[in-house]
Amino acid sequence: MSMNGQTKQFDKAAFKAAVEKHLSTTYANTAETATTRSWYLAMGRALAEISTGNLLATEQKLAAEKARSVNYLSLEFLIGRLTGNNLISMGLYENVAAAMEELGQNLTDLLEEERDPALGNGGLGRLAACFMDSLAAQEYPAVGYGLHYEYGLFRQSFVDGRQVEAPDAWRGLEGYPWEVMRPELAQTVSLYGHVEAYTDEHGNACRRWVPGMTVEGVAWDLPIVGYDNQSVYPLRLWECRSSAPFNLARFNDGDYVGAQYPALEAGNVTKVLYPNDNHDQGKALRLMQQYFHCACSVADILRRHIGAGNTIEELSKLETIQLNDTHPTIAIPELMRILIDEFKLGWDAAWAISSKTFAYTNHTLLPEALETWSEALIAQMLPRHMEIIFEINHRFMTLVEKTWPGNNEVKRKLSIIQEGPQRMVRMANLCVVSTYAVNGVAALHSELVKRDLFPEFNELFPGRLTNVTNGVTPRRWIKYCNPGLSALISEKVGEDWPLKLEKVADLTKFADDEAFQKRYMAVKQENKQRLADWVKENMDIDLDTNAIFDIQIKRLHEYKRQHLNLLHILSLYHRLINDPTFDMHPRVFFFGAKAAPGYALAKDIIFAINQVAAKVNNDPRLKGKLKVVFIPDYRVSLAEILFPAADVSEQISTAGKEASGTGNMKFAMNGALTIGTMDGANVEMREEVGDDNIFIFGLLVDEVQKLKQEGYDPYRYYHADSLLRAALDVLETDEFTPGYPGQLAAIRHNLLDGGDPYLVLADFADYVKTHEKIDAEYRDQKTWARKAILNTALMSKFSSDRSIRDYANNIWKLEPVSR
Ligand code: 4GP
Repeated sequence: MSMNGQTKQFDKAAFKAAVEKHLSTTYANTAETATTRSWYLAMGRALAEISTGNLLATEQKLAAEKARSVNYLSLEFLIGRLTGNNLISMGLYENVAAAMEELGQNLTDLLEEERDPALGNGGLGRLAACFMDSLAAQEYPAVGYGLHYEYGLFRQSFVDGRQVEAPDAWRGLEGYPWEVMRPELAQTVSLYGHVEAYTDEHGNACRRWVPGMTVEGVAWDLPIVGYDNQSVYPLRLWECRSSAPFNLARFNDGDYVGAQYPALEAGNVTKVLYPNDNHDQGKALRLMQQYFHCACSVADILRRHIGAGNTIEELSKLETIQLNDTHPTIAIPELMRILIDEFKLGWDAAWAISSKTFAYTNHTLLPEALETWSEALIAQMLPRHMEIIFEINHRFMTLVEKTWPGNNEVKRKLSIIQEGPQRMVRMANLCVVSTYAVNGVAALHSELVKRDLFPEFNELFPGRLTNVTNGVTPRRWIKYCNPGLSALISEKVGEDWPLKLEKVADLTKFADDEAFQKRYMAVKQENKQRLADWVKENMDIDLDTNAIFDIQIKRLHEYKRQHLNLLHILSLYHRLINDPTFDMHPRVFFFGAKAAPGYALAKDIIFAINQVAAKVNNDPRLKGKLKVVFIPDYRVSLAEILFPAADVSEQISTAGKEASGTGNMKFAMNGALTIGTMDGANVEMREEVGDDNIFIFGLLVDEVQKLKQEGYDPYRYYHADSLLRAALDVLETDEFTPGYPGQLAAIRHNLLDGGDPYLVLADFADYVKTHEKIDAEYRDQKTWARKAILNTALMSKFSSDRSIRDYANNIWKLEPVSR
């Protein structure tokens, strides 16, 4: 690493003194009494002093330069542990390891003390974290805005094979060492109340919001450290604290007890992250979370903008706001309200600013994930915002009428307000109407957004709907998590690949070099051993690292089809026991997945996999050829062990359902071969690595749609395929739940009588066949090594640095500013 980073400023003696000072003054410990955890905390605080200084300096520089910035608004940032990653970005890993060694501490042990900040559910939250890393690495001015949840995503354990959830107090008692409170940035947020008309001093008829209560928003900054540069950007997380509700008499017509309730509720606004992935739950407290996040963030953006001496008219020139999914959509009417009611702009002037400020990313086509909020709920909690949404819709409907005169069908479809017994506000429609750019997250997904989700919007606003294919940060997902591979890459292509992933393409030259293949596979072997050791220590299961490590890690969801994977495992089990001619290379199937607490079938699938694992792992008839391991409490820090250890990556969603996927990219970078459908970013990965280096199977999007239109009959596949039948029927027995037949029957029932909504049975045969191909190819280690090397070499498109450059060049029009 060059000396652009923070290495050159490092003074070991001063750093050690800072650690010791925090150990004694912040954590009230002496070197004699301190636990590993106290040392980790003290070290974290000492490091945060460095990053906070750089954060303030970056802020000042950007304000002085009047640099255009992006504001990334997201209800989720699944950042994972910061300490190891920040040490790498700061270029201080070795220095700090040496300093801590002198204090009698081992850095690796200290890093294990950090609890994952799990402030997100899955894909969309982890993407936000990779994007912040890439913004800082490339010095695109940015602020991330999120929520300071007291409890992150629940912790998962298995009791008798079933998922049990426990609260995740990620900050511990002591607080998180990397965060710094910014009391001077606190905001007051209004809720409830009513709107009143008044006449201003110029005789204009105006409207204003008379809130029923207020809450306080406290800012906490986490440092996003630029890799090998001096920039540190804030990830600003808002914590809600209730302030004494005012104007109780007015509120709720003097219903004093009722009036207290919202105050109690408000105190809970940032208590806990909603644990849903790809699913909208529609709870009032969630709307309050969303508005609280938006109100604090928009106010902070305006504070920065106006505070730096800019006029409100210049807002869209200097600031852009990216909405990560529809969760922060209420920021749009919030900005409009401030521009009109507080800055006194007319509608057109306000709209001219607002509609050039916001852009929106869509992350899913699943109907159950598309957010709608009841109009009555919004009107009660945010009455002025509801008026503004009506006005936006009214003007938009005029445009629709002009374009499709008299066509009520299209009006009904496009309207921001969905008619029905309960009128609902469609947040995605509000976004498309009110932003200057809407993007999907992979080429196929963005095409489907245009073709299936928003065809009329695409006609109305040509060019607004676009694509930015997702990416992942190579700093965390190669350099930090796979040191063996990183050293090998550096040796062959030079040290600067973590910022220039295109360079790794030079590895293609060595793909056929047998000596290199051996070293590459030796790294894989070490990584498999590291995972096997973890499994032994934490789950007491013995694994053979010569087996194929086949891994599916992602949220548990029917569309991701962990149950297709399970049926394949059951088919192997069946064949190993019943077919003496059947042989297979030993294989370990790993799963890692949390199910949303209210998602019954997802929880049944977890239970089934665990029950199958319990039997299979101890069945002598299988001669150790088949093992199944469900890693509990899957999270970023475990992902860092799992991705580097994989031989095979499972990306098996029903075509058209996975918007992009990002785990697929992390696996391939680390040299796993993908078995996948033509879905999401798999399609583009195949383009990059070539058809020979990826295992594609299953129905295509159009075939899925056609099959459904023609009337899909899962029983057809059931009757035609004896292996599939055996795999399904065993779920009715007590084979895996001794003494309790039928405990796994819900899955079979869903797939047969429930209509198999995600076409598991239709793709089963091709999936099994493709796995047979994998089994055969793995036995030829040279060919396998070649393919794995090519996967590592040809993933540069999927660096989040490229994604961020696409956003910066094509959407945000943002330039880097170096410190
Ligand atoms: C996820 C998508 O399911 C995944 O395909 C994509 O890679 C990721 O967003 C990032 O774009 N969606 C969600 C969600 O996490 O809650 O809708």
